[in-house]
Amino acid sequence: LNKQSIVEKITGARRSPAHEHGEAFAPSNIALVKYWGKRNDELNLPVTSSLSISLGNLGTRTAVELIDGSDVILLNGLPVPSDTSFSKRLREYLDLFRPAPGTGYRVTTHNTIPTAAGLASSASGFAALALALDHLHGWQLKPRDLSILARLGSGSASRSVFKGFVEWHAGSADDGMDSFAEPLCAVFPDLMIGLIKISVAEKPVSSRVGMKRTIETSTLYQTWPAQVARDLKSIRRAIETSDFELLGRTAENNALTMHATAIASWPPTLFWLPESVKIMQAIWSWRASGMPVYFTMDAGPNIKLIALRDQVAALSSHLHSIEWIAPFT
Ligand code: 2P0
Repeated sequence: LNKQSIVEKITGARRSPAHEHGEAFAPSNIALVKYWGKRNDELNLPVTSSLSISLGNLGTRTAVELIDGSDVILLNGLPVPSDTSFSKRLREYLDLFRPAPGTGYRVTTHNTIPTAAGLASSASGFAALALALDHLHGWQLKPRDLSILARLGSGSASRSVFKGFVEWHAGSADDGMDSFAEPLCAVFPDLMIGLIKISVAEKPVSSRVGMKRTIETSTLYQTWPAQVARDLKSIRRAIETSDFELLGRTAENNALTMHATAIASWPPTLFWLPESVKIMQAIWSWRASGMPVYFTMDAGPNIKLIALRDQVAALSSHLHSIEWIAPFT
């Protein structure tokens, strides 16, 4: 089983472009219960399910068209040199879909994520590309198949196909046809996400490498699947009952546990910087003084606040340069 066989299973023989141009937008997402560890590296099949919130109109808009010759990739208006790892990863993904050898794609992609907000763009990037390819080729795929195609580019992209709260079901099939994301039909209108940028330098260890190292060497990883199962139940209940405290503390503890498994790997994998710890401690002291605010962190040093709308002004007065996102408005 490889990516190509899954793409063929999903798109069948429908390979001629139905339109001259395909275009789509996909939001970034932040996991409240994290994806950390794969059971299949080739197909990006996760060990556990995960649950995220999509970030409204922050994400990636991508247009694709077919051209003769090799691919042309434009990112935020600038051509991406073909020897970069970004370009290589994109071209390998496009190889899965080419109608004929020698056919290239022109991919024009814009991130609406504030540049350098410290948000990964592979999730929204591959989701927008999968949606745009569906449009170009006229496949008219079901949402779950679009989620699977996005997953083949990057695991977290499976969730960026949808808005609002999204759960990615781990699935158990070898071919991953039951590993797709679905939106939860629930809203949390006052929920706010605050991005605190600590560093936008390229990470010394990617998520991909970090999770592999954790699975292979961290004894703490053994308890991770059980923690995720408990946290998923808690987050689902928190969403259903609009219980902000339960949502916040479950998400924060899940993120810290994910980081603990990585710290316990070898070589050690610590994504934090001194400034990250300073802000965590500030958040804990704000909470101790009665302010309902929590945080989550991904495979990097930046912090994402989880807060309520009526606390935004107070939080911004404590800490300048928080970039606020209202996922439900
Ligand atoms: C998440 N992360 O659930 C977790 C939490 C980072 C920490 O999904 O190898 O870029 O492309 O499947 O999706 C980042 O991992 O990894 C990620 P690949 P991806 O958001």
